[in-house]
Amino acid sequence: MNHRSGFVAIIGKPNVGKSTLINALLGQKIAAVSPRPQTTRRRQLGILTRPEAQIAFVDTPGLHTPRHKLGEYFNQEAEAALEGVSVILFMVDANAEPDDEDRRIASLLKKLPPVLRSGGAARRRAPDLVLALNKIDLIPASAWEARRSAYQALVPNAPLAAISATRHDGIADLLQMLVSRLPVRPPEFPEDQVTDLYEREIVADLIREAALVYLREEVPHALAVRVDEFTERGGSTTLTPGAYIAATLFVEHDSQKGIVIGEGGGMLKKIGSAARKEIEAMSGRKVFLQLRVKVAKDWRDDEAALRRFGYKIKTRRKK
Ligand SMILES: Nc1nc2c(ncn2[C@@H]2O[C@H](COP(=O)(O)OP(=O)(O)OP(=O)(O)O)[C@@H](O)[C@H]2O)c(=O)[nH]1
Ligand SMILES: [Mg+2]
Repeated sequence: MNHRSGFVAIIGKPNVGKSTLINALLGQKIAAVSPRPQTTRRRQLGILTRPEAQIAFVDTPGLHTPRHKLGEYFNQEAEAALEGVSVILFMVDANAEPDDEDRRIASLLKKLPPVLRSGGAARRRAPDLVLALNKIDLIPASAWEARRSAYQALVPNAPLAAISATRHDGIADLLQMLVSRLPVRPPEFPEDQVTDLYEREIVADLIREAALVYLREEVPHALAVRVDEFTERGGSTTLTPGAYIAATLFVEHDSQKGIVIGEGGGMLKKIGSAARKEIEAMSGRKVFLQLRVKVAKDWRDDEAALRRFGYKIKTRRKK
């Protein structure tokens, strides 16, 4: 049997739809998605198992020019995700013209193969590059040809897939393009494994996603979520069975704390109720969710705080 398996890293600017595509491909939500850039903060696998192939998609934080240590961490995570992959799927938002960030990523990707081949991995084939133009549902037909050539010009030799991750358009063709580029190999992961994150890490992301959806510009990126308690309860006659989850939302300043809590606690309630629904859908059981808000001053520039919030940041070597 010619079973294929391998890793496909999805790389692109923030907000182009990388996590949406992974959820669409897996047919279930494992990755947080929001209208705000920088929703994804760490590498995450989405593992798709079919009879003929297993693809481990590597979701990555959108590559961008960093302004904080947290931003540097995103980029580290995204670049580290390229190691050992068979295919790099470069995703762009086809509804917008290519900009400097797209060009920067394209030139980084074109330079990659020799980098990946060095460092003792000489046996490994350089990854194939595939270009995915996402959000085609938003482009007027008259703009399509010009847009397509503008993006193709960034990576002239890469085969191109036109997709809409939200509408599932073009997804089957894309999948075929990816599978055909994987090595013939048995599956690497158990067939029922869909991701490599712990459930509580996904829960933290889903809570942050709910907050990103409701909060305005200033707060979202200043937000971190930590799950403090995650216990199964019930099953007895007195309690409904389900999971009890307590989590803390950290912000950088007192003013942001007020915004997240909202008048009479209204905002936190809205966030909690949206998050609870997502977590219940993801985990298939009833969830009791308790949220609180705390200030951790300027945590995005504080390496110790980043580590406390679960970002496994590398210490930079002194020159
Ligand atoms: N109209 C339309 N919207 C889309 C499509 N794909 C994704 N979106 C929307 O684009 C926004 C960003 O999607 P994400 O999947 O969070 O994007 P991302 O690339 O993972 O973003 P980061 O994690 O911040 O790097 C969300 O509001 C999605 O609903 C699409 O095909 N069409
Ligand atoms: Mg994402």
